[in-house]
Amino acid sequence: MAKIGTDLNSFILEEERKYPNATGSLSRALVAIESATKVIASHVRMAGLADVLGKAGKTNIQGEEVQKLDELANNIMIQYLSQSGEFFALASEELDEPIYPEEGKNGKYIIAFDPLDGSSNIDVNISIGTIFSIHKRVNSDVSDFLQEGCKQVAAGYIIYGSSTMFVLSTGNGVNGFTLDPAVGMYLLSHPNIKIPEKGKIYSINESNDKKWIDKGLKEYIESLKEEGYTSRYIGSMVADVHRTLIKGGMFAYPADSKNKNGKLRLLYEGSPMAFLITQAGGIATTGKEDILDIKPTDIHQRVPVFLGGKYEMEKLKEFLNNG
Ligand code: AFP
Repeated sequence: MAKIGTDLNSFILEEERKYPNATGSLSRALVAIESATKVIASHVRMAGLADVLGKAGKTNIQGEEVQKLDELANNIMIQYLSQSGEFFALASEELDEPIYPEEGKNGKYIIAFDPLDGSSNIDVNISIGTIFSIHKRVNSDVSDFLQEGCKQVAAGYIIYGSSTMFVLSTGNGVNGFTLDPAVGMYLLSHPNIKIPEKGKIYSINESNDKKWIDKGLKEYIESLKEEGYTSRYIGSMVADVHRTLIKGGMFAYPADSKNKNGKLRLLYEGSPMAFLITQAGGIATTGKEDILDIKPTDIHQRVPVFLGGKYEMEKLKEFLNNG
């Protein structure tokens, strides 16, 4: 087990040594994400002083207003991921279609990412983040993005909160690395993260409860309240999931009469978070099936998301089955 304070680069190389046939490609790919997110973190930290707050004056394929920092973060990710030469294709929340960087012609991987999740919270200084999901290149076309979540080779997020933390899984558990701005390195601060079996917090946008489609969901939330659970909802998935991973409980964005398949995107929100929560001993479901078993049909498709500790998710299944 890596020691507290181990820097992310050394940790990645240590992980690589566990695979005698490893070529170093995945390590270089992860280091590119590490570098890109350090640059994004510096812009986020200075956001109030630099002219990066507010809207960019355009709408993305989700129909959302693009924030200036969204666009900046997207460009930084594309630059560093392309330069690495490890990614044959990139898909982003801010790009209608995937792009195929010249440098990645021989790349072994593809990546889907949300460059800045929770961007409607940027101007009010609330935690935001970057989320990514890496799969192997198979057919060398867009169908490579339509692989199940259980086939991810790595997934993670970077939360730009009271500190900046890189939370990563390559399929051997989940580890958290805090950015030390003084040395410019992500250092291991949260080794082998395990989500508590049972928590005390539920996290869901209750203002939508009259529109929820799942029968039994309202009763489920009421039963958690009766058990003394408290409510926390930030509106940035990265921040709400990070708290759930560390403290336990549950987070959800269910389907409702407005968002028939929920609001969150499968490839670069639902699937990578499901991979991390499952690697940490939790459960991630649509309410009907495991999110990691879904075979995507569209790169921007949405999915209902329920994730959390074993107790909360087993209890949810009971309520939704009896709803
Ligand atoms: P933005 O990136 O547009 O802020 O959306 C954030 C998000 O995709 C996810 O991070 C939140 O969990 C969810 O939307 C919040 O949605 P509501 O504002 O409808 O609760």
